[in-house]
Amino acid sequence: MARKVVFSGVQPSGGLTIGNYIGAIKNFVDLQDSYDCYYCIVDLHAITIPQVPKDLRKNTLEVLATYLASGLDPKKCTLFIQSHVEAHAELTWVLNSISYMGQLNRMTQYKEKSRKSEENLNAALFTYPVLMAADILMYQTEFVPVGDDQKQHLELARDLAERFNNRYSETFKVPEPLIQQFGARIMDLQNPGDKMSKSNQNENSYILMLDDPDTIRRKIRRAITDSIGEVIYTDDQPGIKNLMNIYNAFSGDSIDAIEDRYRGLGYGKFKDDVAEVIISGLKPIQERYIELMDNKDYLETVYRQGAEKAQFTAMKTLRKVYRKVGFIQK
Ligand code: AQP
Repeated sequence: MARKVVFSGVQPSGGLTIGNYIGAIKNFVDLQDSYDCYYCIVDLHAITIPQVPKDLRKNTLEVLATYLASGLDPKKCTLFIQSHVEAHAELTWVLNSISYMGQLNRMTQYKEKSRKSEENLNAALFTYPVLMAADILMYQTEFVPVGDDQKQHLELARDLAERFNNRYSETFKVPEPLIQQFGARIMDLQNPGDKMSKSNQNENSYILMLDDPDTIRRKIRRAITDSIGEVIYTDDQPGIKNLMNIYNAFSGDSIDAIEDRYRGLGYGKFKDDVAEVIISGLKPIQERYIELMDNKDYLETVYRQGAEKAQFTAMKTLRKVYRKVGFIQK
């Protein structure tokens, strides 16, 4: 029986944070044995914010190396670079034609990002979720493992699939988000009301997957908590709750077990241990990453073969879409 399809992607817009790892990449690895997984490096998405071309090239290879170092296996899943499969941009155009401005205007990510870059309010930032819908629908995706922040975009992808199917007959599978119970939204260490983001200007607000042990210890020590002094999983203590989610993701220990272990011990020991579980969780990934970045030929083989496979599936969908909307076959 054909395996169900999973699709997801990460933007090469800077060094990846432990938010990207916990909310997305770690789950990608767990899914590759049971599903037909397509994992993309979404460089078309990255240019919705100004990028320095040489950094974009470097970041793209770095995301690929991070995927592989985290345990993604190109024999089990398809790893590719979005711009290598032209069908993504083509399907976006068709989906733009059934997307409503009003719905795109309500996207919170657009509102937040446009507030941050008022001088660069480009049209691509506005249609970003349509490109994301094209990415997902292209592969007849069943499940999309994403962080909580992408829920609204997933809803749009579902709407567009249904709208297209209703207008032109059954074409797209309607995808479901896969959002985990804990760690779906890792928060900013300096401002636990906001999501941890790689493009934040304050480097103490995030931990990068490639941060060295001393940097991780320093950033965790500086993480904002509260004056309550109890390690309890509650919305009233967002900083502590966030550190507990991080601890849980790296150690596998349950939230209850973490509460029990640190009862009455204050925050010092807890923070030290949070830093240590992150350091030991990231160590093998960092070691493998260095080896991979030294082997550019291997990275090139992986992304070329991945694009070939993705292209084959993508073209099947695009041809069907073009036929349904009334384009003459070439
Ligand atoms: N803080 C987070 N907690 C949980 N999941 C997260 N993700 C991102 N941040 C967190 C998930 O990572 C995947 C890839 O995200 P992305 O890089 O494509 O875009 P993003 O969500 O915009 O991530 P950033 O770090 O905030 O990037 P910038 O700063 O460039 O905008 C997604 O599944 C996302 O949910």
